[in-house]
Amino acid sequence: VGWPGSPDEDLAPFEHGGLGLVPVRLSAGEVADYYEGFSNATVWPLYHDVLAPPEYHREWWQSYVEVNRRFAEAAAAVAAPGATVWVQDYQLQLVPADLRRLRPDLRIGFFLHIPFPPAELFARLPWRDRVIEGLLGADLIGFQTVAGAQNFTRMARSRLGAARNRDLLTLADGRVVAARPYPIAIDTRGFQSLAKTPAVRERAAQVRRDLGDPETLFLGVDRLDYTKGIPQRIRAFGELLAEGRLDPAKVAFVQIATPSRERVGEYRRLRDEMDRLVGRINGDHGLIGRAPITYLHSGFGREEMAALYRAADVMVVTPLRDGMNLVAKEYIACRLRNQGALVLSEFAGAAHELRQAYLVNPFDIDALKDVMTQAAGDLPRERQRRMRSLRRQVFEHDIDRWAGAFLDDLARAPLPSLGS
Ligand code: GDG
Repeated sequence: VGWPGSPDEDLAPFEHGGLGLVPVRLSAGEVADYYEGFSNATVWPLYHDVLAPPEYHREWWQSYVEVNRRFAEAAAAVAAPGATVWVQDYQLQLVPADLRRLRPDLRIGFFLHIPFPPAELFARLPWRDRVIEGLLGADLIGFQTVAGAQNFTRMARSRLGAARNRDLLTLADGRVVAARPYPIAIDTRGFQSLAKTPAVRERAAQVRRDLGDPETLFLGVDRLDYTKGIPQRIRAFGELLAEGRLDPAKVAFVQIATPSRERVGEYRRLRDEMDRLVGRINGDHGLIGRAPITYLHSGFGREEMAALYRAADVMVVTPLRDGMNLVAKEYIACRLRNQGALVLSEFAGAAHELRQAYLVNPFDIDALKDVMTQAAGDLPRERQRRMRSLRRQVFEHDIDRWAGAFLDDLARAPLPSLGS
């Protein structure tokens, strides 16, 4: 059950790849108020540490309430008796409670892909109690990190008086809801197989040739989003060139910035900032036929992504806040011979698992510069030691294990406590 992605589209349910799809219609006004507004200009910045100022508008909230109800009705209409429904992400936080009212027979799970913020921030939301009530309609609520789960259980206790025993919440009506971390993962083997194909190997070599065979190729891959720390990392790279710590004749930085939410004001501002920043650094340090930064504001296919991951010596993943960050895990999956280095923000959920990455505080430009040069300059033996351990982690904890863990727990709801 989902939105097809363009406004005012009336689509009948259909089958694709053996899956039944049920489209939910959104009007142009709802896309503006519910999706670009409340979801992406209120919840997204609020849950990401207020990296941009969230806007609070009652008409956006009203639209969020209505659209959430529509999704719940659509799910209620197609779910078999006693079925399991797994609701995904911050755009649908009211669906669990709406759905339970319509269909008390269902087993309902919810997974939040972005951080759940600390109480000091969440408490600003004018509709905070409604959101917590919405989520508590689920039997099991999954978060990316331990901190996210704890932030939520604290809020549920202090705002709604839920009784808390470790990761279990007992509500006034006696129903028990579990709130737990399930760090999301990737199809590690699928990515590795793709990276191994001759087409991807050849394309990776071609990319390096096209860039003038740099000694060190740095890579960033992100949606163009202010949470991803893209200007900070590019500024750090520019300073390293200006100070002569990196030689523009020997290094290259490829930054893919996939277009995202372009009708939201903060995203337009970020795009302008990036255009200026990259233009200035390339203007200052470029050579004929050789710009140090290749900045691409476009999306690419999976094969091209795998080729870039294969080609890059240093992957720079430095979000200011990120629920998990899958790009970091995809890079690791594509490092077939344990070479390459991952620079990773302490504030990505992935940092809790990927302890052998080159971890960094992305707000600290000097630290970013030091870690980027360290990752580029460390002995191959040291980089391999780290990469081996990172690969063990992402191969053992893949997407099947993630989904299996959540669904197994949901099948056993109401759950016993896991302990602290
Ligand atoms: C949210 C949370 C959490 C990107 N550009 C292209 C492309 N991508 C793919 C990447 C990766 C995915 O999109 C991005 O995932 P991330 O995890 O890096 O970031 P968000 O989009 O912010 O995702 C995040 C995630 O949900 C999952 O729970 O990890 O914290 O914010 O898979 O490869 N794929 C293709 N072309 C592109 O141009 N094919």
